[in-house]
Amino acid sequence: MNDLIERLAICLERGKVNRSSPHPPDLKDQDGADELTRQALDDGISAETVLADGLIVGMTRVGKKYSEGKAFVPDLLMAAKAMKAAMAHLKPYFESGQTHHRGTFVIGTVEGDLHDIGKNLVAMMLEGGGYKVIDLGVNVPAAKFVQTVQENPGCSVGLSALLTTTMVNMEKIIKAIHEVSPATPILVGGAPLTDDFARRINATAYAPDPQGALDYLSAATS
Ligand code: B1M
Repeated sequence: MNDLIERLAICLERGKVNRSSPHPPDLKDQDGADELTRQALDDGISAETVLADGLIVGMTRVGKKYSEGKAFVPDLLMAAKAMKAAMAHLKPYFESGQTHHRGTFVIGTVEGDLHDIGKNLVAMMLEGGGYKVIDLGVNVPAAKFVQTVQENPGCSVGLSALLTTTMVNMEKIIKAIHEVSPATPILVGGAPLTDDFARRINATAYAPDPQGALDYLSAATS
């Protein structure tokens, strides 16, 4: 793997945000996710490679350490902070799609769940794909989705969940939306989800990643 990309993965894994951040002490005065992402893009490495081979690899490593009791919530928070610093550089690349809107996409992380990195990536990718994206943020209750769907006739909806304890909230959100707007397409995604789970909760479709979300919407709205 490219040395720069591996250093980027380490910054995510260790929660090194930028050069001036004192954490972790052994990486003091070294470039962080902020500077290395900029450098990688300036060197001509694609935004997709930076994301898939650097940022997500590092994030997966810290998640695995957390599962094994070798990392803790503050480590996840620092990794998320490093991810956000890097994503600020990636945003223009994912959002450089058409300006003509192909439709409206309402997205949010479901009630009880505060994870927003994957949801933000899906939002960025769809904006880049030409959709007007209404991002409701995290911990979004069913009533907020319903209200937004009513205010935006013809929109599609995306629900994200990262916890096995919150993915079950998707079913009640889908039911509430379909009670007021039965034809609204509802796409679900997030690490613990499967195609089978999506079918069981009556979601219109499941997308494993942002590209899958874009492919589904492109097919559904063409
Ligand atoms: Co949390 N966390 N976390 N966490 N966290 C996980 C998810 C966990 C798997 C870690 C672990 O145990 N290994 C675990 C869940 C276990 C489970 O449910 N089975 C977990 C836990 C337990 C928790 C807490 C309960 C910890 C605690 O407090 N004791 C707590 C819950 C808080 C809450 O939500 N109520 C918690 C908190 C946090 C932080 C706040 C510290 C932080 C989130 C910060 C933030 O998002 N702003 C955090 C983080 C960073 C993680 C990990 C390490 C990384 C998540 C992430 O951003 N991944 C995660 C472990 C892991 O995934 N390796 C973990 C990178 C991101 C690009 O991937 O979000 O999967 P992902 O999104 C992907 C796809 O899933 C897909 O596209 C994205 C790009 O490929 N996708 C969609 C996502 N949404 C989609 C929607 C779509 C389509 C595709 O269509 C609509």
